[in-house]
Amino acid sequence: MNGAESLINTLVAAGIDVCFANPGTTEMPVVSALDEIRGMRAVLCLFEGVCTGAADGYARMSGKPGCTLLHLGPGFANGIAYLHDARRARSPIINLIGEHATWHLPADAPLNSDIESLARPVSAWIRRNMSAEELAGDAADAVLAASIKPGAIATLIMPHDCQLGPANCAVPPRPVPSLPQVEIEVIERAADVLRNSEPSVLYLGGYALRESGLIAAARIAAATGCKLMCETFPARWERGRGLPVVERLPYFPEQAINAISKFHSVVIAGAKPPVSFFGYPGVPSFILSPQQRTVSLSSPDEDVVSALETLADRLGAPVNTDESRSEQPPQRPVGRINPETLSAAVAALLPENAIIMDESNTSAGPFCMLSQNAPRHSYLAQPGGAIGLGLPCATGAAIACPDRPVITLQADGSAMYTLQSLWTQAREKLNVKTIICNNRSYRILGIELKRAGVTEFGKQAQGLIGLNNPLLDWVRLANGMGVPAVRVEHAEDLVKELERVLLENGPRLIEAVI
Ligand SMILES: Cc1ncc(C[n+]2csc(CCOP(=O)(O)OP(=O)(O)O)c2C)c(N)n1
Repeated sequence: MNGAESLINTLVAAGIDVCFANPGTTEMPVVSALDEIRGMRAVLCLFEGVCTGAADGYARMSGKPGCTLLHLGPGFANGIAYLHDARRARSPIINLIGEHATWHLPADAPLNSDIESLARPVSAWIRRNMSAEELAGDAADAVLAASIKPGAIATLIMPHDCQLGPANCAVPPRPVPSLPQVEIEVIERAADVLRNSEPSVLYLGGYALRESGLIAAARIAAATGCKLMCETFPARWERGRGLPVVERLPYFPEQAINAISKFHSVVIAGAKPPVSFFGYPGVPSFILSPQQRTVSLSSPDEDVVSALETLADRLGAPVNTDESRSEQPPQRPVGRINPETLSAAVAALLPENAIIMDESNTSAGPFCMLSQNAPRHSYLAQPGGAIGLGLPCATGAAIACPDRPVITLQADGSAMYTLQSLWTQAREKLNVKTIICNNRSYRILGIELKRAGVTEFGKQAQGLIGLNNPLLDWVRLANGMGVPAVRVEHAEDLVKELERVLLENGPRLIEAVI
């Protein structure tokens, strides 16, 4: 066995069975090992940002680390933006990066670069493998580093000669320590605040938005009357019938402050205290005011679910809450396609057990409100703000959950960063239905310019915001990558086409002109 084979054996033994890859010469021993050793599916992505974004989506939906195979510093650098998003989502990811042979490094060949410096800002764990014999152990350590809940990014740099050299065998998976528990005194403090101050809000993030966290949160709300709110951009939020209604904190800081300032006390569970996405002159960075009584029940890196369950018990909360609601999902919309009708169309047709990847930016704001009583679904947002995550993340989610339909709500400008994802979706026959929200602009930038007080946009500003000259033809772009596509300009046609493609297998794209 060589080093690369011991690496793949070790990863497969730890349950890592998918690798999102864009390899080059320095990764050829790993490519050969993927053929020699059974058990790992290699998925080719035509840009490294697709590899890393797909690894994120895969990790969020499978609960296992997503794995990438990338080519030296430049290949890794192409993937950094979506590793940034994955780090914010606390997704477990293992990056395998090929490196020149140790004896070739002094030659400073063209692709030579300081990989560690590129990896540091997005990696919780970095190791440069030093020998073939150690590669399996390094891989087991990387899996461990990524797997400590909620998840982290581990980057393993693998010189070519170490991949080729003789190695002994695979290393069995290392035991993963459990999450730190929340101190009982903190839980008591949260119980005290929720019992004694009105009105109060339980602000949820991270694993608090998974099913068991939400059930505990619903019990707490039933016992205390507190409101449930959540992070603006959750990594994964279980939603729909049978789960409690949770209000999402608005994006703009003035609206966020307005929404949460009416609560005298705030208990934070599984999240950091909310902050403004950007610093605007005269607007505070922190959304909660010092006058609000705030208790951090659990950080994202502690066992928030068990803390919520203990809190519910301490409060004498009912074991079961009634989450039945009379409102129905919205009617099928007609008329122009705009954020309201687009959101209503998707909410009205949402199939059971769907996964929604939302990078619609300004185009589907009402979706979360309109889908509260839709069938159960998982909702994935974009916690890191590096746009272009939507198409790759949906690709990885579909590979993690082949039996679940994936719907991507995808803004056009963001889609252009990583449209190569469509090719991987076609090649892997993934059940992803993409709705391109085509407003033919970077609309949010226009909104921001107006917020900054600019009333008339000059030629340059218009040129930097409009995506209209030339127009992007999403039907042809999708067709060119093997994905059947259609363009719609009215809400009734969006409904008709979405209903049709949801019955079909494989990737489809609908260009919705807004
Ligand atoms: C990687 C990255 N590059 C650039 C930006 C800056 N940026 C934020 S939003 C945006 C435009 C978004 O346009 P689109 O995706 O079409 O959504 P819309 O605003 O039209 O709804 C840009 C360029 C960013 N956030 N991340």
